Amino acid sequence: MARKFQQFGPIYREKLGVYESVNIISPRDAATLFQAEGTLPERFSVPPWVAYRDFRNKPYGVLLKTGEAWRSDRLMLNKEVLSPQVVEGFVPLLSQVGEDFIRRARAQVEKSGREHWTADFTHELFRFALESVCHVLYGERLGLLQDFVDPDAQRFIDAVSLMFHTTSPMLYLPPALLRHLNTKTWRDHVQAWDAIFSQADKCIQNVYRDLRLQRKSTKEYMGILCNLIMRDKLPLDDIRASVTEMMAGGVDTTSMTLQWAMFELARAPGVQEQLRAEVLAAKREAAGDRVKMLKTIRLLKAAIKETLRLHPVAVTLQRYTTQEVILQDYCIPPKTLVQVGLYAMGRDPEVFPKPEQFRPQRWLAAGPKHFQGLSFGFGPRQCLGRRIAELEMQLFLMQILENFKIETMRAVEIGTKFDLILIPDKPIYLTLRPL
Ligand code: HEM
Ligand code: 2DC
Repeated sequence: MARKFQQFGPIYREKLGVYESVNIISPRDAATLFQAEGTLPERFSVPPWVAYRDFRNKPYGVLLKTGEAWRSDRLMLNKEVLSPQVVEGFVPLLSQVGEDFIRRARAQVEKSGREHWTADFTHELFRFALESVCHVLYGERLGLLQDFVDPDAQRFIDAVSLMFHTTSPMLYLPPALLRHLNTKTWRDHVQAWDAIFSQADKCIQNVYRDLRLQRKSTKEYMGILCNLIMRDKLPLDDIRASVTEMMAGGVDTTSMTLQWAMFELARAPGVQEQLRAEVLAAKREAAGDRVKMLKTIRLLKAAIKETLRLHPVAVTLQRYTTQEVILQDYCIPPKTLVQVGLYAMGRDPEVFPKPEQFRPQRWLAAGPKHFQGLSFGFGPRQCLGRRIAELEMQLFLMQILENFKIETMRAVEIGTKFDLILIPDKPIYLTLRPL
């Protein structure tokens, strides 16, 4: 897309399979697009995901619902997943998982006998991310940061990666066609979703049973699922559908972003030192209180934004227009699919001077940032897991910076690969060295 914007300018039309879209890159056009979205925004609905649910007769969660059905589910979910009061309650749960990661890293250093831990952290971070999202969803620990990993949980992780991987080759085929396909890719895709749904169902059933048998202590935070069930405002099937989506959506997204963040910090030791100084000062001032610390670590938050600028999870944001919208000199009719090229925007020198430089400070400097930080999308349809993801990543990086120096082995260039979400095109080797 970056190349096509170079060739055709800041707006171009393209047909992918059976889908036509208008692609834009400038924050101003993105602003116009999002400001014209109504109360029921719709994005491109990933055909293989829809086809799987129709094929197996599985319910849609918020990810794939549209119209009023989407809105009423989403409003209920927002209260338990996004609202500031609830989110503060996630801090102890997510810190605990971070502490376990640190403990595990120290044990790995010990085991190596070399005073550091060098590895491709992909799988470690997948487990960290699944453990984190499950702790807030279910109020329970899976124990994925121990030496023995539950094979079911590992299967879930592998299924999510396979699900993403098998989506992209079928991305632009219509759902009706997909269901009748009998290719290896489609069969693998079905198998991956089957594994995702059955594992999520097991977790959900467990919580449901504990709740019925009153085995859950009502003293501590009981998890998002429990609270949704107890509120009794959403039918159980709708709760299950969206909780399954959150469990699956919580693995590759935050883990890959954390991997990129550590990679960028390893390559920019000066920035890493600045962040460490900020975190240690915050820790002293807040006497270790994580909630307080989170209020003062501005540069760390900017570093996460900066990571997502260079390495967004979603290559584009998309909306169907509901009314006529004027972009550049073009009049875009209603019901047009418009895509904001998030990856291309993040690397556009017109928007971000010296885009190749990892410079968190750019987010704190004076000047307009209008519609520039769009990594989680925008408006009522933005990422439902945003607050969980942000907190999880802030706490993780805080804890890593307090305990380890992050280094990278060689100066290998790492590119980006489209695997439905954007991921590194080769393994990233990182070193954690105790301070
Ligand atoms: C939607 C990004 C983590 C669950 C989205 C969208 C983006 C996004 C760009 C589309 C938003 C739009 O159209 O405006 C990210 C990034 C993440 C992340 C960058 C982490 C670095 C998560 C996590 C969860 C999650 C941890 C689950 C807890 C969802 C769901 C939707 C969504 C359910 C669909 C919401 C709806 O349609 O109402 N995400 N995400 N995401 N995300 Fe995330
Ligand atoms: C993929 O052209 C490329 O957050 C397509 O946690 C357009 C498109 C549409 C929707 C995007 C998708 C892209 C990338 C992955 C996203 C998805 C919306 C939500 C999803 C961004 C850009 C993601 C990863 C969710 C996934 C939840 C799922 C596992 C149940």
